Amino acid sequence: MNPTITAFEQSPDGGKGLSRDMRVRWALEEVGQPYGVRLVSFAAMKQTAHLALNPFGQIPTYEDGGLVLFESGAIVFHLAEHHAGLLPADANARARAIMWMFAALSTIEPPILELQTAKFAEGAESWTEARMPLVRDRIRGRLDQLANRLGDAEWLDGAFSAGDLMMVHALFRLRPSGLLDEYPNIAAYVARGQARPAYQRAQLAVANVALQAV
Ligand code: GTB
Repeated sequence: MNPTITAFEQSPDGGKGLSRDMRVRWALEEVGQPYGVRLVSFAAMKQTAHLALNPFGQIPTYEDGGLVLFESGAIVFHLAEHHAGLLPADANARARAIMWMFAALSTIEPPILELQTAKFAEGAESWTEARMPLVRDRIRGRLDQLANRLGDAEWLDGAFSAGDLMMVHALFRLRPSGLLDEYPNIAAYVARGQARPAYQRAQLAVANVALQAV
């Protein structure tokens, strides 16, 4: 049996691949593991059957035999550990690739999520306009550091890894903000990730779900 993941029945982004099932799909495509997708509505995500898979009532989840996982980072890490292609064989290089996965999730992504919250959840508040420059500057602070480390390299540490996969997907959400354009090497890095055939296959699958939902 192939593993099954969950994804939005109707993604609010209309199939752009911004939701976190995209990371899992991309990882599955990178390692060549076929998978099934169960689409869930917002209502179903909060019901008992889905809460048994993810107590926080979110997608993505991952089921494979007796194993149930939630958290996109944990799922991608599991896939990377059990298939070749997303983590280097050398122990030190492997540890550094895992470090970059954590950096994507806990250092780079949080200020990006803050921007999403400021725009979409708090956009109507009287103080949003005054706060926005602070939120954007916090992202710039991290992008400055990331751009310095990345330099002209193709990937963060040698060959493409699960660390790049998580980083590219976290950064991708910044595109509409214009912030990526301020960092040509990061913008090129994100574009390189998105040009990978595995990313393209995952993106096509997400776009097809959106097409079927209309
Ligand atoms: N830390 C968890 C992980 O990495 O798996 C976070 C999972 C998560 O945030 N899931 C979101 C969810 O299920 C979907 S991805 N939300 C429903 C809920 O909480 O009730 C976040 C997301 C949603 C929509 C867009 N979009 O439309 O652009 C982008 C990202």
